[in-house]
Amino acid sequence: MAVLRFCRLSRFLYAVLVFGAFVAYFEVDVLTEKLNEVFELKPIAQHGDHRDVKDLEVTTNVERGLEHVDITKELEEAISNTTVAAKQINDKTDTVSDGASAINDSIAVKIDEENGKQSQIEPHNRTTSEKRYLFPLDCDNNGPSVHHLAFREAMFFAIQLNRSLVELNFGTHWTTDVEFRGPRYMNQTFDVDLMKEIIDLVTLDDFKKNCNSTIDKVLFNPKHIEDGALVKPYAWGHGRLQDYYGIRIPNDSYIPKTNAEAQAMFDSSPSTRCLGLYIKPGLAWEVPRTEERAKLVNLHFQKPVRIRKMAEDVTRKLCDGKPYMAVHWRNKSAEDCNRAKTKSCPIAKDVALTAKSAAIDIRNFMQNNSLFCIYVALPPYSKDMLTILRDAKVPGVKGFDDISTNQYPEIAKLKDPYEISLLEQEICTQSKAFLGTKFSAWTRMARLYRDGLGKPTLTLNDFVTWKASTVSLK
Ligand SMILES: Nc1nc2c(ncn2[C@@H]2O[C@H](COP(=O)(O)OP(=O)(O)O)[C@@H](O)[C@H]2O)c(=O)[nH]1
Ligand SMILES: *[C@@H]1O[C@H](CO)[C@@H](O)[C@H](O)[C@H]1NC(C)=O
Ligand SMILES: *[C@@H]1O[C@H](CO)[C@@H](O)[C@H](O)[C@H]1NC(C)=O
Ligand SMILES: *[C@@H]1O[C@H](CO)[C@@H](O)[C@H](O)[C@H]1NC(C)=O
Ligand SMILES: *[C@@H]1O[C@H](CO)[C@@H](O)[C@H](O)[C@H]1NC(C)=O
Ligand SMILES: *[C@@H]1O[C@H](CO)[C@@H](O)[C@H](O)[C@H]1NC(C)=O
Ligand SMILES: *[C@@H]1O[C@H](CO)[C@@H](O)[C@H](O)[C@H]1NC(C)=O
Ligand SMILES: *[C@@H]1O[C@H](CO)[C@@H](O)[C@H](O)[C@H]1NC(C)=O
Ligand SMILES: *[C@@H]1O[C@H](CO)[C@@H](O)[C@H](O)[C@H]1NC(C)=O
Ligand SMILES: *[C@@H]1O[C@H](CO)[C@@H](O)[C@H](O)[C@H]1NC(C)=O
Ligand SMILES: [Mg+2]
Repeated sequence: MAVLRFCRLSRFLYAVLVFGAFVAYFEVDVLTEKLNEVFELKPIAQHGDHRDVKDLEVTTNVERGLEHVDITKELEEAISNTTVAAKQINDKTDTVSDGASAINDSIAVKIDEENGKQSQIEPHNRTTSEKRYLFPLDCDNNGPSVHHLAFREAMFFAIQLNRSLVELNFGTHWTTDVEFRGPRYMNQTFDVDLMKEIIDLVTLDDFKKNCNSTIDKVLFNPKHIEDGALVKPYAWGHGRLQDYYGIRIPNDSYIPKTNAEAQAMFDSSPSTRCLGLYIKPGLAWEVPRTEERAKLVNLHFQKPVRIRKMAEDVTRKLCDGKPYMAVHWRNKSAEDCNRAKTKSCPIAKDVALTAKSAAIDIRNFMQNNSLFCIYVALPPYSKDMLTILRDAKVPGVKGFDDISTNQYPEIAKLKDPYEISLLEQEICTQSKAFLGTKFSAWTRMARLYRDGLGKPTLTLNDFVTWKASTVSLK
């Protein structure tokens, strides 16, 4: 069993709280009509010239002058009156946003300017006796993308500390059907050959053989020693990591007591051959980096070749070669309904209202920017979004079912939700305009590469004209 899944034992059962907590008031179709009036839908323009990516018209809610549309205020007030419990749940969901929001806890390491400015960092061909190891210790309840991002941070550490990085295994998300659960490896997630151009990536077996299956010393983020934030999660993850990887790791009594002690540990780390790096998503820490180095890592932090090829095929055919936009419809607010395994999901009604409102904004945006197709990436439980977009006459709405066809023979063979998710992420990465979810690590994975290319990423939370206050678009 994948350790990251195993570590996910104690996720909160918020869903229990959701049920029965509120009743939504509004007749959905009436709302759509009203919204249509307010936003005055125009016919979609014909295929025309495509502007440069940088010219995409992006207006904020305030610029659009739509903050004061009365109908939305009434709706919002009324919905919030009935959904206090649900709101708290969403606030909680927001705060456990998978560490995707960038907390910048740079450690006090002097950046190696010389090294950082190098356009290419080639890993040395190290002999076994030369190798010094860095083992990323990562164990918490979050989903795969969070751990993918954590591994990316470990890459920066490995480069900075000039160490061989031990491969991390990943797990599947808790919403995954039983038949598809289990460990997923580096080579199913990333292009390891590309990664190896800049870091010396080594297997668990290599580490075990040369380190007597023992991590001698662990680095902890000095910024989070004295606030105690690391003790509990480390104590909790420690045994699980030991059992899963079959290695010995210093226990929590080893955590330094002061920030200065932790910093000293970091500074003396070169003398330790078999070193661990404790990464707690949400208490992210990073080594300072130059823009060049960040770019270099992003360029070598790519999906496996077969996944990228599938996405390129989609990019070629989805809109007859014309640019398409993509949206990541995360529907996190209603995700916990899946956990409770009951048919009732009261918040789904508010989500649907919000989705209908967002559909109108999306339609207008596409019209403004001469985009005629949209790829909708979503977790399988959110397929209603496709219907909502089509009903709102958004042009060229495509989801996974539309690419899992004879036209795309490789994609048609794809059954594993973990891989489907990676593919959809890559499709979002390659799209012309991408509308994502603010604090989703999944969105961040797609956006990282786009940022490097100067391609825009919008977030639903800032983009929508109206949303139900109970619904989190973060
Ligand atoms: N196929 C697919 N799966 C998704 C999508 N969004 C979320 N998921 C699934 O839900 C999980 C979300 O967890 P995580 O990776 O932690 O990202 P986050 O929760 O959005 O920050 C993903 O790993 C997928 O399994 C999507 O757009 N498409
Ligand atoms: C919401 O609650 C406030 C305070 O209880 C009340 O004055 C207001 O009328 C309610 N609004 C709606 C639309 O129910
Ligand atoms: C993090 O903070 C450091 C030092 O304050 C700064 O140099 C660096 O650019 C920041 N990184 C990000 C991603 O904001
Ligand atoms: C490392 O070894 C490989 C093959 O053994 C060789 O192709 C490559 O050029 C070497 N790289 C360096 C930096 O020496
Ligand atoms: C990095 O480590 C290798 C051996 O593992 C060594 O040959 C090389 O000189 C080191 N580079 C730096 C910049 O310290
Ligand atoms: C992928 O990685 C796993 C675990 O390290 C390994 O067992 C497997 O052989 C690798 N597959 C390929 C195709 O390299
Ligand atoms: C390897 O670790 C075991 C368990 O801690 C220890 O008994 C043994 O002496 C170690 N071997 C070496 C070569 O350090
Ligand atoms: C933690 O490790 C220390 C030193 O190895 C040991 O003395 C102590 O008993 C361990 N504590 C637990 C709870 O295992
Ligand atoms: C589309 O363009 C119009 C006119 O510039 C603007 O008022 C509107 O806010 C834009 N809509 C979106 C969703 O970008
Ligand atoms: C959101 O998720 C809920 C719970 O799984 C589902 O019932 C609903 O259809 C989804 N709605 C949208 C618009 O994605
Ligand atoms: Mg998650």
